[in-house]
Amino acid sequence: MTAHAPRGADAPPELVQLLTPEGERVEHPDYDIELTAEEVRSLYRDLVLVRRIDLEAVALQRQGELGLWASLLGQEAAQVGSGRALTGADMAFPTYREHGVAWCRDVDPVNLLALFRGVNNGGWNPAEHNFHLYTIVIGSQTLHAVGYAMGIQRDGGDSAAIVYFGDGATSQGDVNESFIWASVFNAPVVFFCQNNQWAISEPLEKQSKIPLYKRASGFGFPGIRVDGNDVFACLAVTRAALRNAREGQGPTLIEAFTYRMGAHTTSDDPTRYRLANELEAWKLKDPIERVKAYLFKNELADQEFFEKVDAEADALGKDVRDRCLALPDPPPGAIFDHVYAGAHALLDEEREQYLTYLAGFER
Ligand SMILES: Cc1ncc(C[n+]2csc(CCOP(=O)(O)OP(=O)(O)O)c2C)c(N)n1
Ligand SMILES: [Mg+2]
Repeated sequence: MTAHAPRGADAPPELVQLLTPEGERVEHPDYDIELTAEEVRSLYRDLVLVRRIDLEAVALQRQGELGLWASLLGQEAAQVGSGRALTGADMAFPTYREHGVAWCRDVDPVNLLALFRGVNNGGWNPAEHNFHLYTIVIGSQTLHAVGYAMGIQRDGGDSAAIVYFGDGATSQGDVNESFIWASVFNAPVVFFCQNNQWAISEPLEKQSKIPLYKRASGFGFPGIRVDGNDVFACLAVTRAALRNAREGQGPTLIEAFTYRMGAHTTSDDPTRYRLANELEAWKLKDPIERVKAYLFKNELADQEFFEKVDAEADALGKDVRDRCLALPDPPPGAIFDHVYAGAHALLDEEREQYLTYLAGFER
């Protein structure tokens, strides 16, 4: 047995699955879900469009148009499934990779590119989309989400918060602290961990000796592992966890078992630390192919439908590219805006100094 043996594609299938990699629908006693043909086609469309946005962003970075990009390749089902489980009133707290959730929250993808182009800090209004700004500091958004959920509780609201984080983040103090707070205050929050098997170059076995979802029991709330490449299962499990949270049953940890098919970010070269056969094994579990196979086999979509989605993806890709390239550079002083909600004397002074410094270069 190699050090990597229990991970990834060879890991025991101790998870909720409703759609096999071959596109076969399977029953589950606790998490079955009824989806109309229209709903399945709509999920398929989401998956394809989100993958296209990601592909364009990687290409734009390679062409020097973005400083960096964190690809979601392989994680589309986890993000679209959980994202589509949210109601408009629920609040989502992402990391830096949740482009698929952003899509489900109607955030313009060009805003995501703008952030990675360095021309704004995200640009969308979190309150308008119920989608918080991206958080790069690993795990800190779990505390924000629990605080938000406790606020919902104190306001007597009936929505829930969901927070996204990675397998590596589970080793952070913030995440463990947020588990404790959520548990003892019974906060209406869903912890959605995308276990994509890697934290940059650190494999999962460097984070945990037990499956991540089992961590929840030590904190006193339920944990469940779902096939993160199965959009049906991710939707069903997240829907149930959100419902439980809204009904006052407290938090749930969902471990979406998936795989980061690309590099950690465009600055990373995964061939330095992982073997090609691991990726090949996961390609067979592709989240999009299985929905396509299901639609085909059950005659829920015809060739025309697939061609239409592809054409829509082409048009979206072009639109995203064009609008990204047209993004204006911000005025240099804008970096001082929005640091605090109101004016701040020290920042005003620093802005002044910086603008004076820059003016010194003008003839
Ligand atoms: C507090 C903190 N420590 C370290 C980093 C550097 N860092 C950026 S991403 C990352 C790995 C995160 O892995 P994981 O939680 O599995 O998420 P993934 O990137 O796989 O989605 C690290 C260590 C950081 N951004 N914040
Ligand atoms: Mg990870």
